[in-house]
Amino acid sequence: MLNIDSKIQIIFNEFKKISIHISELLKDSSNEYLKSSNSSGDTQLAVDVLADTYIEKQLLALECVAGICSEEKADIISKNGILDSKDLLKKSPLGGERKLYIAYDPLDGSSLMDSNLALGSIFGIYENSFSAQNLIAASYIIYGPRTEIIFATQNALFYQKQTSNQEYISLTPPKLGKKGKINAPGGTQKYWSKTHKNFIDSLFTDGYRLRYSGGMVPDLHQILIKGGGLFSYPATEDAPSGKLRRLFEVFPMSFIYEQAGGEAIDGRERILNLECDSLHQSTPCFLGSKQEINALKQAYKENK
Ligand code: AFP
Repeated sequence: MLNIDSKIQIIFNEFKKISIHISELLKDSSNEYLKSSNSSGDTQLAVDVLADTYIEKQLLALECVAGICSEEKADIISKNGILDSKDLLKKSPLGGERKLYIAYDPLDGSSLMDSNLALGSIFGIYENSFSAQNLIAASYIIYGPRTEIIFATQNALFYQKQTSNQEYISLTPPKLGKKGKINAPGGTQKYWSKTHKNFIDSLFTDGYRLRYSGGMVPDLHQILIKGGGLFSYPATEDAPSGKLRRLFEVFPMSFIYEQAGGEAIDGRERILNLECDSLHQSTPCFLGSKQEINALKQAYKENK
């Protein structure tokens, strides 16, 4: 019987195989939109569905994976069919059977395909349930000039890049400084609250540089690699619960940011203390260096 670390290593190795296939898929894919939309109502590109179908097949073929759920699909799927999400969203004690479930966004930022900007895949590995407290590992793949992967467990962060012969070599894992200089403000500015607008403007007054592509993975990866700053996707008039999805995007990226020495909140609460009432629930999110997160907490508290 494999121990949990060996199972996580098997899944990590599968993510690297997946990255090789998807980076090739992106080279040959069109920017064609389908008539369908996903469970969050986002219109789908053909490549979204191709990536999702491939990842589902690869992950469900792993003996150690009990079930998966995708940003592109409505339900939790196991090798034997659909699982009941009501039970699987509840917090559940770690240990015992130690069943592993994976929530993933197969191709995050796919609307950037036509402008040939970097995209990503995001994965969260959950033990026994899809609650944030049951998140035990997280990973993202960034498809840029190079394909690279970040993988976080509860006590380590790994950073690897794909070489020209499709091997992976390890790089020094990135670390978030206490304070950075990058400001990545998401959401439609005309729908920001006054508090949020004043806070974002204060960072620019302090000399922060605007770096925002509209791709969560490259935007967060840039802050991580350049040592710090703030990524924000707040509650807005047009998206009062924020846009980014808890299970597939925000929980895994928050797990990685905490492992890299940063913090992630929803404006007040630590992201990884949040619960999920439904699979595709979103949340406002702020991920970054400790100083920026504390300053944001203060600004939001003063103007509650
Ligand atoms: P797409 O997957 O539709 O391109 O959306 C990307 C995304 O979910 C996330 O990657 C970005 O951080 C966020 O949306 C950007 O949203 P805005 O375009 O509203 O800033």
